[in-house]
Amino acid sequence: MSYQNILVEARGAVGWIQLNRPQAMNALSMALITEVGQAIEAFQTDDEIGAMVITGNEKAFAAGADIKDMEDQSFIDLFLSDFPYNRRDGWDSLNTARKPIIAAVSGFALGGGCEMAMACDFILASDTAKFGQPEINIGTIPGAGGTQRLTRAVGKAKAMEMCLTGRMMDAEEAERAGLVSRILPVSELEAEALKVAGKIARLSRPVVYMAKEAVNVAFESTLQEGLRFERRAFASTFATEDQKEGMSAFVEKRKPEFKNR
Ligand code: CO8
Repeated sequence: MSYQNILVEARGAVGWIQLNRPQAMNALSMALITEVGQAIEAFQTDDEIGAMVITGNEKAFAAGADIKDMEDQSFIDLFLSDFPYNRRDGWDSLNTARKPIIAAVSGFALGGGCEMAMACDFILASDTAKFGQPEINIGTIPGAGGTQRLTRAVGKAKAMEMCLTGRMMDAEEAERAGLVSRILPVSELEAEALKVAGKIARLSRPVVYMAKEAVNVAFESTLQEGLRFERRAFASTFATEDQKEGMSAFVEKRKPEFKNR
């Protein structure tokens, strides 16, 4: 598949997706979002790939939806197309991928860019990262999960202030608030993202899927439902060959060889 707005490659068992519209701060045009969806689908169905990374460049992960694309859209245009969620346009592929996706963020992650990073399974940030939902400044509000995921990640006070004023969070504040898992020097971000994704890719795929599903249930249900789901998923891992291999390897003091079975 050839892409115009993103760079895509398999780096070992890691599917690497780099947003690539540097002239527009990686603004998320419809074409770019569609391509991200296509790349995710391709990696999701590629047995050699165990995890993915979405990244941008040093200046910007992405500065939001493409305002020049959007400015003339009407309510009816957005409502009927279900922008940005319709499957054809790729956003659903990000929300429904079963393989873990890490966002590696340097520079601006604003509006839809912040939402794309938050839709990934976790965010590794460089010390230059800046997160924000500045839609209010251009007469709209977040539309791809910003009001919901940001609030769950950092709590009501910070999310409300950011959505109401457009104030950006730097990397340190984002880490303190729980939006990002770790901060790295900008020169180390790419290597660390590849290392972490590579580690996940070498683990048991079915068990990785179960862990991802279980953590996600915490976002979507009550504690009781989540605990029930976790208990079932935990028991289910014992139906895999990989659990036997993992525990035998520990007892025998050797490295496990997972077969994704
Ligand atoms: N859309 C289109 N073009 C953009 C965008 C954008 N979001 N952001 C930057 N650009 C373009 C600029 O127009 C400029 O292009 P040109 O050189 O042709 O004039 C180029 O990128 C460089 O930008 P700046 O000159 O502005 O660079 P600065 O370093 O001065 O500023 C900023 C960088 C702070 C990132 C600034 O560009 C900015 O504020 N950008 C807009 C941020 C924003 O408002 N984002 C929210 C957009 S709305 C949104 O995301 C809604 C989400 C709903 C659903 C999401 C689905 C994807």
